[in-house]
Amino acid sequence: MSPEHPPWWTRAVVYQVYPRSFQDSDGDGIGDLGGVLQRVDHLADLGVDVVWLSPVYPSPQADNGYDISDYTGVDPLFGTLEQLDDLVAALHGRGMKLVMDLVVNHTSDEHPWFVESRSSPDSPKRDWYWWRPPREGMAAGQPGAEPTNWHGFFSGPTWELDEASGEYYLHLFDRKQPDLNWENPEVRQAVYAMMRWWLDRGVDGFRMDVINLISKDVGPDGALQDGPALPGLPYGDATPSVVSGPRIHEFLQEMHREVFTGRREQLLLVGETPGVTVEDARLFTDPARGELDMVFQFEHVGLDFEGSKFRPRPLRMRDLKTSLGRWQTGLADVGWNSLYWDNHDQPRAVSRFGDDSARFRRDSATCLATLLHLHRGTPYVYQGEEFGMANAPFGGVEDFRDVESLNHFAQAVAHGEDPAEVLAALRRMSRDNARTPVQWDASPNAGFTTGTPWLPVNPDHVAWNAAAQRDDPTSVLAHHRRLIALRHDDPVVASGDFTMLLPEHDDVYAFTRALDGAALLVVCNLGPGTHDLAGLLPEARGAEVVLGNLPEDDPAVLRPWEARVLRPVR
Ligand code: TEU
Repeated sequence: MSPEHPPWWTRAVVYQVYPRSFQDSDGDGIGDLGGVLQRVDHLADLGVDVVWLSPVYPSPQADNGYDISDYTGVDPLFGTLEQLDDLVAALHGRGMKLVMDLVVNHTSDEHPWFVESRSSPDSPKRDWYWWRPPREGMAAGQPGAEPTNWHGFFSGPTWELDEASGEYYLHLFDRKQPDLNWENPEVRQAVYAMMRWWLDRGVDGFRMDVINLISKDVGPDGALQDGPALPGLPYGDATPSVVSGPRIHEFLQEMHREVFTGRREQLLLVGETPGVTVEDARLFTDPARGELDMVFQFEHVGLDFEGSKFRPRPLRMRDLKTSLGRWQTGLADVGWNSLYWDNHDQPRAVSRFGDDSARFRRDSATCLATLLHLHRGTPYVYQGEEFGMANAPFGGVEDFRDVESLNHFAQAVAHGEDPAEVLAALRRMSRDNARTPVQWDASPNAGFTTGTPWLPVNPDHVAWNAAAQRDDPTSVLAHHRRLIALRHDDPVVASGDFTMLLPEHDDVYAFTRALDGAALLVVCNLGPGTHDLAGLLPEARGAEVVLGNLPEDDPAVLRPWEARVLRPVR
C-alpha cells in the first residue's frame, strides 16, 4: 500500500444496512429497498462513504436471506431489481458507493443448482455440492452415520440425509444452506459470471460471506476427516477442515483475475473470515497478492464467552487491548484492518461492551465509537449504532426468530441444559438483538412500518431514536458525524501509525496515531470510574482537544466513559 497514495477506502466509513429491519415502505412489517431509498438522506447526513447491503436476493429466508435461491434477482419481499438500480444511482448521486453481500460458500436448498444436484446421483450438477455416502459400515439415517462428525455453526450435524439417494449433503450452517463445492471449476466460473454481472450493473464491491470456508481440506480420494471431539457434544470440530482450507488463496487469486482485473481500484472487497488469524489476514489483505482489501476478524467479539457464544463471561479490558493491539501491529506494514463492534450477527455493543443504563448509555456509546473510529483501519457502522440502539428485552424462546438462536436452544435443552439458563444466554447474545427494527422516531412502530413489524420494536425507542438526536449536538448521532468527518479531514486518522499505551490498565484504553510528525493521542475511559489523566499520561498535559464526547471540564481528570482525541503539544 503506497503511503503516498493510500487506497480510497482507508479514509472511508462503511454503513451496514440489514434491509429486513431498516425501513419498511409498503406496510408489510418487513424492511425493503423502497425503505432504504427513503433513508438515503440519513446516510448522506451521517457522512458515510459506502453502504454494505445485506442480502436482498430471492430466498426462502431460512437464514434471513443468507440462503439464496437466485443470485441475480431481488426478492419481492424486498422490492425489485429496478429499485436496486435506483439505489445504486441515488448513492452514486451523493458520492456514496454500494457493496453487495456475496454469499457463495452455500446456496439455498431451493436454488435451481441444488434442486438439479439433488435430482439424481448422476446429475451433471451432483458435484456442485458435497455429497457423500453414510459412514463406512453404517446405514443411512443411523445416528452417527453422517460422513464426518462435524458440528454445524447452527448446532447439530453438518450433514443432511437425502432419503431418495441415501446420500448426505454438507451444510456448515442450516440444512437449507447446502455448501457449494468450490473444488469444481464449473462452480467457480458460475460464481465469477454472477459477480461480473453485478459489477456491470454498477455495484462497487462485495462483502464476502464466510469466504474463508469455501476451501475444504479434502483428500485426493475425496476423503474428509473427522474433527477433534467437542466437549459435552456428540460432534467434532469442523474448523480444522473448513477454515482457511488448502486452496483458499488459490481460489481468491483466481476470482481476482476472473472478476476484478481492470476495475480493481474503485471497488471495496471485504471478506468475512471466522477463525482467521493475523498471519492469515496478512496473506488475505496484502495488496501484492491480489485477494482482498480487508477481512472481518472475530477475535475481539469472542473475548466475552467461553467456547460457545452462548456461554458468556465478563470481558477483561486487558484482553480487548491485547487483541485489538495485536491486530493493529500485525497489519501495520502489510494489509489493512476492518473495525467493527456491531453487525447483524452480534448483540448490540453498548449493551455488551458499554453500559446501556440511562446514566451511561450515551457516554459509553460515544466512548466506544471514538475508540473504534480512531483505530487504523476502515470503520463499519451498523444500522442504529449511530444513535445508540441497545439490546432488546426478549422474554421466552417464542420471542426469538434467529435460526442460530432457536437451534441452539433446542440442542442445549435436548442435551439437558437448564432452559432458563439457556434463555438468559440468548437474551444476552442472540443475533436478534441486532435485528430489531431501526428506531427512526418515537411513534408506535418507531417510524419503521405502518404495519406489524416482523420483530417487535424495542420499547426504548420512545427515548432512543434518530429524530430525537438529529438536531442535538450532544447526541450519539452528532458524535458519529464528527468522528466520520475527522477521518475524512485528518490524514493522521486515516493513515497514522498506531501505538498502544497503558497496556496493563484495566479501564483506560489509550493509544497514539502518528503521521509525518503529526500525532494524535486518544484516551478512552471504558468504565464508571474516574482517573487522573495527567498522572497516567503526562503527554496529555496542555494538549488541544480535537474531539471529546463530554463537555470540556478539568483536563486533568478523565470522567466515567469519557473519550478524548488530543493533539499533544510538540
Ligand atoms: O456469518 C458467519 C458467522 O460466522 C456467524 O454465523 C457466526 O458464527 C455467528 O453468527 C456469530 O455468532 C455469516 C453471516 O454474517 C450470517 O448472518 C449468516 O447466518 C452466516 O454467515 C451464514 O451465511
